[in-house]
Amino acid sequence: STFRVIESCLKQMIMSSSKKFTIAVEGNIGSGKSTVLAYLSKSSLCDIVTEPVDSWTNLNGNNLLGMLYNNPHRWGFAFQANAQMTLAKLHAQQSKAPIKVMERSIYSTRYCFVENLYRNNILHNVEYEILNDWFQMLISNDSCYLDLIIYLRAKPETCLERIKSRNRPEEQSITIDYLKQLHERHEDWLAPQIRTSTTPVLIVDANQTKEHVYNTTSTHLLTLTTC
Ligand code: TTP
Repeated sequence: STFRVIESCLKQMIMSSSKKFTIAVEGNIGSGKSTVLAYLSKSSLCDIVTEPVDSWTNLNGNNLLGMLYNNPHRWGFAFQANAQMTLAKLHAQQSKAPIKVMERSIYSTRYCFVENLYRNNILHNVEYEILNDWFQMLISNDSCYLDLIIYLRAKPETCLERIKSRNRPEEQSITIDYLKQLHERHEDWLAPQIRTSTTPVLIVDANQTKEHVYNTTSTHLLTLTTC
């Protein structure tokens, strides 16, 4: 089963005590990353690093996330440059616990969001080149290394329902088409057979009811990390 992957990775980590282990939880907007992280935070073996959405909605008093959704052509580059940098800083943050669990990573800013804005001609190819150059520079640092990606794979329709029910003001304009595109970017990057990622990927079916998915995932992971 897919959990064997994480099991063997964790065993490896525990056996070589000096090695810290870094996991990124990835998946479409609304796939349930924050909820899974909230559950994992119960394990004393995990240090949780949440995504800095709050800093994106209040950057020196500016709501950069809202600006992005209102005018992606104007703010796409600035938003992505900032997202990339904030995530690179979180990669560099040392964890005290043996397992560091991150919500997203610098890789999804590049392979999902930047890629998608570029393919929709929202980012100019000069902007795309600049972001890519910075990305390559940032990931050349060892701190951006990931041992495992947990991919919460959910249908775009499921994600849209969850986005509507949480009702984040900036995300009112998110459409099913946008979520389908982002789903494809995640699939290109992480799905078996076609994946471009070289990091091991644990795929979790995140289509079931929220509670069921999160309980199942976290129970598996908590059992593994506390045994
Ligand atoms: P997500 O990173 O998908 O976080 P979430 O809170 O929606 O996740 P979940 O529901 O699974 O817990 O997105 C947060 C917001 O930031 C969302 O509106 C998309 C936006 N975003 C970008 O536009 N570009 C980026 O590079 C990233 C990382 C996020």
